Amino acid sequence: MREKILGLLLARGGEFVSGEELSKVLGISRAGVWKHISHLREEGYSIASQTRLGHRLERNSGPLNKYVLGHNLGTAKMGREFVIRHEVSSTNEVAKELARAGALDGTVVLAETQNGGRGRRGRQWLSPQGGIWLSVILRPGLELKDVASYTLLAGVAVALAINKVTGLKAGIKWPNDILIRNKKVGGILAEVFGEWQAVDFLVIGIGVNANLGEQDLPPEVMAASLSLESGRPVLPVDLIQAMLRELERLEQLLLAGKLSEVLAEWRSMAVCLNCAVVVKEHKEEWLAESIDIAEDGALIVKTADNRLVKLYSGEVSLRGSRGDYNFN
Ligand code: BT5
Repeated sequence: MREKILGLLLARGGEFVSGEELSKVLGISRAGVWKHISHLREEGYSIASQTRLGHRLERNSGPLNKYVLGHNLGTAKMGREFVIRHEVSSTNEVAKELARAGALDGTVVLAETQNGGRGRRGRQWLSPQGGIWLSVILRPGLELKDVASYTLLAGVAVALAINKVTGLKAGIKWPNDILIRNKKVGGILAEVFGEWQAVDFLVIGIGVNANLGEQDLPPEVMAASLSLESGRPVLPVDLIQAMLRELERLEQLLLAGKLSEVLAEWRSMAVCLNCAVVVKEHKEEWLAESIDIAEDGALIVKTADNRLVKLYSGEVSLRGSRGDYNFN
């Protein structure tokens, strides 16, 4: 019932809806409407009520809700189902289980916090309340060799969405770091399930430090948060919707055979191309120059003896003082 009320309030785009109308449509008494509205307020939704006018919802308030997220989303696939949890170990884990049980292409799993958030290669991803922690299930019907570009695609979607919603300039450091002013504000963990010839599904995990304060992450992580960078809170619904729209647009380009256009967007947001880097691979470190991104998602670097090498794994940091990242 409460979700229905949220849906009705949202459908009015921030206008007042009278208690009488709500009680008629929902088939409950006006006192019943009041009871649900006050419960919704207790859950954290900001609902203004005025005797003559009725009730009005502030759409970016309160816990995430599938009605709020689906309202005016405008995608055909991304977010056709939302699974929203308070706390999980990792949204990628939940997504994997749901996908195995048949969840639809485009299903999105969101959690307020993760107690076992994962980065790549078993690294930990800190996921306190206030961040956006989500995973998208995709079933593109491609072979393994054709899905490598999904990490790049997701990076572009996240960086663009941040730019659009906050006005902050986010950049991408290969393969999956989203940076603002040299600090990591988000990351992507793309996982593939299936066989060589037939990928069953992908789980694209996205973490963004949206509304985190100074104390929420330890200083040694060198992380940024969107709210600290912009000096105001980020509207989570707007950011999630923007990411899903960009993901859909970019995936459509990819599936239409226009990977080159996705790569062009990636290059335009890359933090470091044509710059000096330190490559860390298999416990070795060597100096190189980053040259370009390849269609298969590899970073092309030039070694000190002028050979072009494709990197598929490993870490790249910029050469310079303290190995800091720099924007081109
Ligand atoms: C990543 O790994 O950057 C991928 C992060 C993906 C997180 C999302 S959240 C939703 C979904 N569910 C999951 O369980 N994961 C995905 P990697 O490149 O390996 O970076 C990990 C490193 O980033 C850590 O070793 C820390 O140094 C640093 N780090 C950890 N938490 C961070 C945070 N919240 N913000 C910035 N840096 C962080």
